[in-house]
Amino acid sequence: MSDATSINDVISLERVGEIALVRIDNPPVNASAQPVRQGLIDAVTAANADDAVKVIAIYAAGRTFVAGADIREFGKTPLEPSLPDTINTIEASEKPVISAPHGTALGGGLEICMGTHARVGVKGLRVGLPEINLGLLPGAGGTQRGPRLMGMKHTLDMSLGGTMVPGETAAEWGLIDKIEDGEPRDVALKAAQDVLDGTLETRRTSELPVEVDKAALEDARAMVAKKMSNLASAPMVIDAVERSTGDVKEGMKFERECFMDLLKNAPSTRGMIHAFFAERAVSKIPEAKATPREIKKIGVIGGGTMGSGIATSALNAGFEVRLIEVADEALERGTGTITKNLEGAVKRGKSTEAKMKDALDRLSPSTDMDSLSDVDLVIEAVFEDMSVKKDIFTNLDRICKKGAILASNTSYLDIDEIASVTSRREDVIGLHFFSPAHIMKLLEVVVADKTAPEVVATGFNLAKKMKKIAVRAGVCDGFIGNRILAYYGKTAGYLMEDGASPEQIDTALENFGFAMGPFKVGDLAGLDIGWANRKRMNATRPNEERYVRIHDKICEEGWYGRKTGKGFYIYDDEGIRPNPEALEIIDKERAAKGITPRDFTDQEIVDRYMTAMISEAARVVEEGIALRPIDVDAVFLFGYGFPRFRGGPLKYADEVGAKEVVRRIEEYAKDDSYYWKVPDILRRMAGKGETFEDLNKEG
Ligand code: T1G
Repeated sequence: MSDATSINDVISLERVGEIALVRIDNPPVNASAQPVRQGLIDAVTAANADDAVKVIAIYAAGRTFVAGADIREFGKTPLEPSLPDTINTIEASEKPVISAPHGTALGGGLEICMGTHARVGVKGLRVGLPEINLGLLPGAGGTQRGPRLMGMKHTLDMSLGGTMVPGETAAEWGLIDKIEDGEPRDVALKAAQDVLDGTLETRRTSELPVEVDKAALEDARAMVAKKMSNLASAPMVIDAVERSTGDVKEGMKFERECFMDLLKNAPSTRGMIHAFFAERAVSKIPEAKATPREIKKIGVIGGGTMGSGIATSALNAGFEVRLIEVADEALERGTGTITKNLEGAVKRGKSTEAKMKDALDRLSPSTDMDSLSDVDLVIEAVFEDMSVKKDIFTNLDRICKKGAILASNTSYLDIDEIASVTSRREDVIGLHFFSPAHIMKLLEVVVADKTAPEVVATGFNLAKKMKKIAVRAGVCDGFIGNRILAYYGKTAGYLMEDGASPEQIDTALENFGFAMGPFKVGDLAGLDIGWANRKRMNATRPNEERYVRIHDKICEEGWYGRKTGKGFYIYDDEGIRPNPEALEIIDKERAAKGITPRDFTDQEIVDRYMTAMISEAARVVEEGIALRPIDVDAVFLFGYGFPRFRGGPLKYADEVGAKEVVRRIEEYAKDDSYYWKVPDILRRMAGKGETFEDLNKEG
């Protein structure tokens, strides 16, 4: 016999004999929003008041149990009841309360489970405490109940690593009692019956003992000091776990104080939460409703670094790939690189021999472009030369079947111009991958004038299948990322010519949070790439623009960076160190321009570099090349190694404030009014006290 009553829109209570089933149904991921919290309290209270009920079981509808607190509530006035209060009410229940989590029980969702008196996971369950990925710490008892169920070490690893573990592993640790196969409601019912039969033990987690694990605490502190110094929340995780051996209420209070402090005061928390939403916001494009075309077979033209990386990514995503090169030798090189890429993934444990073999079985190399007549999509990845690309697209227009999509992987060039040589401009698009293409997550989907909506939607669908993050970009030189890079990269050159060393600039920016400073990045990518681009731009470079010749002078020596053993740095058996000959070139260039080098503080280096990045990013938004500021943030977070805890260039701009950015530009403009100009959008924002977050909300 069962009768179900609705507690509110997202919680229902169903009595089956002596069992009360509490069902959570808050799509898409059952986030523990206020109605969920209030409904859980009301349901557990009602079940306790019902004499017929002997045991209470909580489960969820949809694809996952509660995947965490509702991140959309962060930064707003907290809504009662809080999640800790909700969980404490559940744990205080007179009648035993169990939970049957499925899918991804994460953060607050796992903390709800920890507050129940027993936990039976549904097969396929994964659990985690990913709050660290949001610059937070578990804020609903996870640092206090976790050690009581799985010990300090696992709690620390889970809370600092932020990754999910399979339910079976959690069961070995004692966090979950057992794993059962079946639908969540059935598993909940069976577990409740096991409680009634006395075969499933229930106990209040807070009443369990916890052992101090000094070694785990020390190891965590050492790791955090070395690898997580930019995250305010990391040391707090350890402090809170350490307090779990004391009075539970005190421990909970401390944890909550840390959590609220981070939400209110920690820029790194604001940055990490912004980055979480940036990854998802970028898929909200005007063409989202268009139906993507079906892609099964992809042609990749060019087996160089980019082409073979793209082909590898397509093979990993399950596509058939036809790799085209002009000659057998180049084709073999390309196929060899693809094989090496696939082998690398197996060596890193990211793939298996079987998957690698399956991928290679789907690769068909050819020197005959006509073999592309049956592919659904072609991605051209040849030399960055417009005439070469136009020849290829002229041929593709003749060869490819009707409806095939013709894409260029160009980093800079005009997709409209490329499309103009075809009779199918609506099928032409830019798919700008980032090197190494089989590793980097970012894909700029460059929409030309005539590109059809379903072709754009296909580009986004392809990115999803390749596990990449697609960002929609308009056509301009360099689209979003490279255009902004080309602008702020000049600032690094100006700083160097005016007195800062490449090493000081790199170090200052690495301390700001970049994985690598601009001179190290240039050496890594190859200084000759930028050199080729500068030569391409020389013809149209305005005379008023300050031009730094130092990079060219270094390239003229044949020093391209890592690949030649020398660039701004020397790369040999003695390790990496500044290249004294490059420093001599810098001194000569300063003297040739009559520049007396001056000192720079690291802060001024960061301020100038970031102000340049922000100002060009603002122009990219103003011109509609990027749909929203958050799209620019996503490009830099997922394609340019921008520090995630800062949320992206325009999230960081909001931390600085539009008024201050304008002030800096006007100050710097006194020395170079050509380069330093205040974008109209920034001046308007400063005038209205507007933030880029406000513009994101306008969509
Ligand atoms: N709150 C609000 N919305 C969320 C959400 C959340 N926690 N998680 C996901 N969404 C939205 C997401 O924005 C998207 O919305 C849709 O759900 C599908 O998500 C007190 C404080 C669960 C593994 O960090 O890791 O608990 O864009 O595209 O790829 O200690 O979402 O469609 O409108 O990512 O299948 C801790 C975050 C929170 C988990 C599913 N929990 N979420 O991945 O779908 S803090 C997390 C995820 C916390 C407590 C603390 C993933 C997922 P839209 P999706 P997916």
